[in-house]
Amino acid sequence: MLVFSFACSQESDITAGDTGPAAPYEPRVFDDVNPENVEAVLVAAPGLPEFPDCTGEPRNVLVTLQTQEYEAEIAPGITYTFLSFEGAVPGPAIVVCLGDWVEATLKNPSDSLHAHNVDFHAATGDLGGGGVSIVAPGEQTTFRFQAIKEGAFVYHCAIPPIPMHVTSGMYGSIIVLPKGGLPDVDKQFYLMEGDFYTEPSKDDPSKHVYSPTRISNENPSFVVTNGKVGALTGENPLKVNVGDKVRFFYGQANDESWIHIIGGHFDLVYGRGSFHPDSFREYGVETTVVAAGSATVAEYTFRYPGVYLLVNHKLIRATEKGQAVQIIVEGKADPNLMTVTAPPSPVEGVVARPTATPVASDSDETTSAPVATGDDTFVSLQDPSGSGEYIFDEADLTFGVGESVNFVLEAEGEFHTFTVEELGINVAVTAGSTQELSFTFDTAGTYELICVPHKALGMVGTITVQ
Ligand SMILES: [Cu+2]
Repeated sequence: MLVFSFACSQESDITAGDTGPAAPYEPRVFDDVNPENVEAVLVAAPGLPEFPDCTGEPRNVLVTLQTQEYEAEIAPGITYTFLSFEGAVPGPAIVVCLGDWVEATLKNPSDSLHAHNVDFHAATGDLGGGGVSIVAPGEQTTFRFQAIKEGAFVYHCAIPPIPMHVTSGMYGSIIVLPKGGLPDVDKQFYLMEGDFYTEPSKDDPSKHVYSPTRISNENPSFVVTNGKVGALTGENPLKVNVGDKVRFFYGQANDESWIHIIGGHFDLVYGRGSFHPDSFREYGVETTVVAAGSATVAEYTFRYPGVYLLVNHKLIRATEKGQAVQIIVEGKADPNLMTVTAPPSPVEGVVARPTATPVASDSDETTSAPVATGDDTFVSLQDPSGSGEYIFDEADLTFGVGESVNFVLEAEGEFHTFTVEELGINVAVTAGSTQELSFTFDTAGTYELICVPHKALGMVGTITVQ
């Protein structure tokens, strides 16, 4: 039997001549190399330090990471107590060369409530450093590892309960460049998506705290890129020019992400963020996956101006939970790539649907449904293809109790909604069209106005009835 199976395995050896992938980097001996000490340059996301050329002998890169627990805004009007490296989410990107040693010092200030450590996915052994870097409040420790795999990696805290530390912000990326570095690009950005599991605290609903219930239900309250809702939208978009070749480093410490540029494609993706010469590459893909606990590296040359969105195409996370990233691209439009050949106009030969019917003001049977008698109230539903930001104009409306209002709702270049859930108002307005709605306000109060697809991008307002 043994002889037979041996014969079979020889016959099935059809890969003869395939030498397999290039050999992995062989670790060097620290004392033989006697590497030069180099301080890592740490830059706040979405920035990255200047990349080394990685042509010389391996170096010993000194990195100090201080843990910090701090309260900050996670969404407009809501704060959360983040756990972090270096007081930022994500922690700074650490950029080294294949073969470099990384000598990491982890400091945990005495005012911390928790012990912390760091697990570098670029490291080999001892839980990526997690086993040798546990520091109680008031302690620090230093360890050294050799970076023997090239690619973009995640680092994170791994102190139980690990999901609490990771999903509260204790993550960052370590980028191990290949020998000779990466080809030049015009701009590079460092992004990390994070899912946050929070609930309002008992004393103050604007202060959110960690929610074990949401964790066990895997139901994040926020999914954001670079630490908070709106970190990279509105006032803070990424900015590039037409013709720029842009490289994105996109990490995810806890969950998967399926990233997509609305209006573009990735020209090149280093599969799973690996720079190994025999790792797979993707070319011209619409969406690529960032596996949970990994970083990916994707490049795109922007060819047409306008506002782009880099989204997790599990779109609820982008539009409802805060993840979307805006990219403003400036430059000249090429009509060969995109042009309007017939702007929106009424559909020919089709009778328009009636506008929304008035809603009864109360249960008084003797009163017929009220008819709008007040003036028209115009609300413009604006978007990037028009004004550059997602807004209601006006966003804050005030009416009197009993007032009947005829809303004239006009959407710019995209589909929007005029939604007031508490009042049962939900009017869809397609791009470039106008809808009318008559409504009588009969109960005093302040009601939230939202555009359902663009709420997370700040398209919100209020209707006050007094
Ligand atoms: Cu921690």
